[in-house]
Amino acid sequence: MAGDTVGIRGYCPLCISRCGTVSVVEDGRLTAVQADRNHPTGAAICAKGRAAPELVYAPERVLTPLRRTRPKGEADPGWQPIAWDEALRHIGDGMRRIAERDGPEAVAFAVATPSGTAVADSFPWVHRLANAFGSPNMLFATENCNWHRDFGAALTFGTGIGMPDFARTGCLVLWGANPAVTWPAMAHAALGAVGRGAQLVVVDPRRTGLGTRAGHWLGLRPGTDGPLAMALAGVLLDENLFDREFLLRWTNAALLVRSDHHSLLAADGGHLVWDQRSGRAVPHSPHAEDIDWALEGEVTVDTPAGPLSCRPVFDLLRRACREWTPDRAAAVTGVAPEMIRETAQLLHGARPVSWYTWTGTGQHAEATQTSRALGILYALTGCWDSAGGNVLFAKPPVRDVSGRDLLSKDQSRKTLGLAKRPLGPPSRGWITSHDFIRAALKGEPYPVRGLVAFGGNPLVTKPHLDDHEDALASLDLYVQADMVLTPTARFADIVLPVASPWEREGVQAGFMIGSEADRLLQLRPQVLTPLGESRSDTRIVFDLATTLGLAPHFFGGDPEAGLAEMLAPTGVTASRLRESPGGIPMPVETQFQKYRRTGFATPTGLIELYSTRLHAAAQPPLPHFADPARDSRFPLALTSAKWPHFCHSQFRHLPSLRRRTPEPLVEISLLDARTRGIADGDWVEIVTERGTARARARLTETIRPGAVCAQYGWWPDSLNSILDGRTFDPISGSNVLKSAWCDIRPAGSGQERRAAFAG
Ligand SMILES: Nc1nc2c(c(=O)[nH]1)N[C@H]1C(S)=C(S)[C@@H](COP(=O)(O)OP(=O)(O)OC[C@H]3O[C@@H](n4cnc5c(=O)[nH]c(N)nc54)[C@H](O)[C@@H]3O)O[C@H]1N2
Ligand SMILES: Nc1nc2c(c(=O)[nH]1)N[C@H]1C(S)=C(S)[C@@H](COP(=O)(O)OP(=O)(O)OC[C@H]3O[C@@H](n4cnc5c(=O)[nH]c(N)nc54)[C@H](O)[C@@H]3O)O[C@H]1N2
Ligand code: SF4
Ligand SMILES: [Mo]
Repeated sequence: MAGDTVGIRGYCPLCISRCGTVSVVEDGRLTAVQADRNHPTGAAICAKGRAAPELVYAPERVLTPLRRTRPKGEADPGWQPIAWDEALRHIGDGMRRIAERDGPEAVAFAVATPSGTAVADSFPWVHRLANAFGSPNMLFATENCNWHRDFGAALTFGTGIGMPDFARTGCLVLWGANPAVTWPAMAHAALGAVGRGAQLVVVDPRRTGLGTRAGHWLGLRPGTDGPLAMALAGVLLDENLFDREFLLRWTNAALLVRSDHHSLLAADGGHLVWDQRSGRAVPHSPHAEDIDWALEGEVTVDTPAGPLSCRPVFDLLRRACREWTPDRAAAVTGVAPEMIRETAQLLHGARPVSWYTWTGTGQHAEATQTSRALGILYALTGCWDSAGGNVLFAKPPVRDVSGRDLLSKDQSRKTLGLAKRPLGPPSRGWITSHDFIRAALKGEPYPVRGLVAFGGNPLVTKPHLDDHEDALASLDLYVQADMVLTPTARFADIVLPVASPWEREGVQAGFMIGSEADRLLQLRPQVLTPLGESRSDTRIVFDLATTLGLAPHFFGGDPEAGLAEMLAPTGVTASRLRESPGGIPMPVETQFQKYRRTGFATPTGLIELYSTRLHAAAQPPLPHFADPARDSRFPLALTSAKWPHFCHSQFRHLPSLRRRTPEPLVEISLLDARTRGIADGDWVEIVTERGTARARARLTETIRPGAVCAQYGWWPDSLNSILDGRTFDPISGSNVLKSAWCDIRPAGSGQERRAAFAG
């Protein structure tokens, strides 16, 4: 008899691209995942999406709850299957015991990245569990992932950077983002723009992905984005290539800065500008008529305390940019001065300009100031939230169910790292491994004794931190919910089996890459029964909440009621979504220049070229960069990047993907390889101050000489084990995952291949 074959529409949740898909199920088995060409992100899917059946049926999957039977630190934890009831009881008891003794803050939670895993399905629920339990501590990759794009940028714009309006842009700048690998649906939209004739500028030490299509490739040295952005901004300012009207009205360019303590000059609650016509300071208003406000020079303002010398923000910004002349910037970045000037002219001439940046500019010790410099550069174009610029598209209005209101202010103030980095991830309850380790091992500033993790593999994905393993091993209770056993999970007391994304539902509110895509609300159906005893993260969260007596905060412990709460503001029910497999476009319309009605969500209500929040936190209010320090022992700038076949440390066990990249690679220029006697495919050692990691050399002309780009996420040959976790951005805590120094040397012969799950 012919088998029963169905094609089920949905989307692939394995990475941020959220490609529209059709899952093919034959006789109850997932046999293929294909692109759904009728979906706004369904133009194509990648090898990872196609490997979904391997992910689902992988022999490495954990299919029952497991309890360790051997001491932590031993290679084999002696995993023993246990029943769910027993696992939940054990976890609930352990969490309660810790909370009673040391407070709920002593249980940290963790979550994998939602941009590179399907944990996005349950992201708000995991946060709700932590909040309802009373813990302000969520371990997360954000400081190295999305912080600068979404929250660091808010120092300048009051929001994240929005999305390029690909359909209308005249010039797209991809700065440290490689969507061809990391976000194929965005790459498709970007190619559409190029096909229409839009200019493309790519700023990346590697000419890869869309870089090969870029009219302007700025192949800078890793970690020098700040000086490059300042130099570009300097040319725009010096050559009068900026939107003056926009700057005067919608940024704080004209606001006066006091020369005594460098705050903005204010009177009666308003900020003052210098009116050249009347020769006095007047309150700023974006809607003022007949503006003749000073942008340059020193003025003396009469204040109740006497005369006070001030300068407009613009004047100070210009000075800061002039420190980075194209020539000085060229010496540091390696981008020729003519290229800097030409690119600046293009940014003005090819407006509307849009841009996107992601981890290429965030994984550095100066990440926040870099994000500020990029934001300022973009503000000068005047294209913010305008057609063809960077736009905040209208999305389906789902409710935020993360339950931030469930956590008391007193608990929230205890977030680890908040005192040191009040403007960084701790301000949202997200903690770094660095602070977690201190609390776990030293009890500073207070003890953390438990960790409840929904995915994540920090021993491989965070940079090296002494004592990281000891910290995990020291916990009274460490629970890891995952699909597979990772090096990090080796330290768990209990492992919980997570259903794969094809065995559970998910909801995506907006597909991001344009106004049409972003209004789509879609429920991804469950296409398979969970394998073994695995459960979705959402179900695990609800089960745990019930065990802990928190069901009243979890809709009586019923995930379906939770989903209804989340969807309520959209007016669309879950059952209607289930009956609409391709999703439902919501009747929301993207408006441009929303700031004209609302202003910006910054302290001044304006785009802050001069950051009042950084100033209040005793950080430079205008971007400042020093010349990078060099160490002759480590002449090569070491960066890292994503790879098409893997997400971070995942998928090494899927044969179709592993076959394509069996071992870690490091990209090196022909020139640097030749001087070191290295041939393509040789095993080499990457040497940093911290140690040595091995990889196979890939010789390429696509990387600038002097820089090398290594893969991470492998073990035991983990790149991150030789990256320094103690060096980080003072404001956000970002690590130097893309700006380390190294040398490369041939490795001894006879290196045998090592298996990823050798653990
Ligand atoms: N050198 C270097 N290091 C980097 C980066 C870099 O560019 N260079 N990039 C950084 C970035 S951007 C990020 S976001 C981090 C990522 O860091 P992590 O969040 O640690 O990412 P993964 O290695 O993908 O770990 C994901 C784990 O979660 C599990 N998982 C996957 N899906 C689910 C799910 O739905 N539920 C549950 N419970 N578990 C799931 C996987 O099996 C895997 O074990 O790595 C960072 N590390
Ligand atoms: N295939 C795949 N897709 C993914 C993921 C994955 O692991 N694999 N992870 C997802 C996640 S969590 C994230 S955060 C996104 C990240 O998406 P991206 O930010 O696009 O990821 P990367 O490849 O790490 O970095 C982008 C580019 O930055 C360049 N770069 C390196 N150093 C520098 C530098 O100093 N300056 C500049 N300007 N550029 C530099 C790299 O060469 C690379 O081409 O991808 C998501 N999508
Ligand atoms: S790019 Fe690949 S892994 Fe990412 S959503 Fe699309 S199909 Fe899935
Ligand atoms: Mo990320």
